[in-house]
Parts: sequence; structure tokens; C-alpha cells
Amino acid sequence: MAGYDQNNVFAKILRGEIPCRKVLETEHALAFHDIAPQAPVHVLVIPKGAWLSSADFYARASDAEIAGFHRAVAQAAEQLGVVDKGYRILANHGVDAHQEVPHFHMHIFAGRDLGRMIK
Ligand code: D5M
Repeated sequence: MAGYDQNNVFAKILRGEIPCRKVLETEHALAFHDIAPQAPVHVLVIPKGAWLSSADFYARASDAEIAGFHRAVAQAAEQLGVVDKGYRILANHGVDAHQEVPHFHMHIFAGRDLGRMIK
């Protein structure tokens, strides 16, 4: 994959250049509702750093940023009230997984029986 594109849509959200429906913001992460939800609850959690994909993030981000990001995923799920009934977290990396936005993000799906997979 090419280098990080500072003009990708999530970089613009982080800079406040385009709006989002914010769920929470921490030192390391921002969580907001997906613009095209695939479940009653569909939230994206993104690290604040300029990480292109999961491969990039997990290989190069600091331990503090990785831990802070995952804590934010858990906090978002708690805040959304989906922990008891359950939720799915998923990250797409690269072409075969159809990663559309080249800034690492974790999807949180919840609010219905999700079956065994979401494609
Ligand atoms: O998923 C990228 C996701 O990003 C996809 O579910 C739509 C969502 N998206 C795209 N633009 C926006 C804005 N502006 N706000 C909120 N959500 C957005 P991927 O894993 O890359 O296929």
C-alpha cells in the first residue's frame, strides 16, 4: 500500500474539517458513528495518529497508543450500552478486505444478531 494520505476522510474528521457524530474522544482515539451503518449500532474507532492500516498501526505505534486505542474501543462499547448483549469488532486491511478509508479504524457492530460474519 502507498504512504499515508493526509487528505483521507478520517484525517479530515480528526482535523475538524468535516463533521462526525462523535461517541467519545480520548487522548489516543476518536469514536464516531459510521455514515453508512450495517447494523443498528455501527461505530468506528480511529487512532489519532497517522496510521494507514492495522499492519502499520500494530507494527509502529507506541505501546501507549495501542493500549489507549483498545481502551477507547472498550469505552465506546460500554458507552453505547452494547456490552451485555454483545458486539463485534472488525478491522479491514488492504484490497482483499475492501479497506475503503486509508486511516486505520476498528468497526463496532451491535444491536442485532450479527450472525457468524459481516462481509
Ligand atoms: O470502512 C470504511 C467505513 O467508513 C465505511 O463503513 C463507511 C465509513 N465512512 C466513510 N466516510 C465516513 C464519514 N465521513 N463519516 C463516518 N463514516 C464514514 P472500511 O473498513 O474502510 O471498508
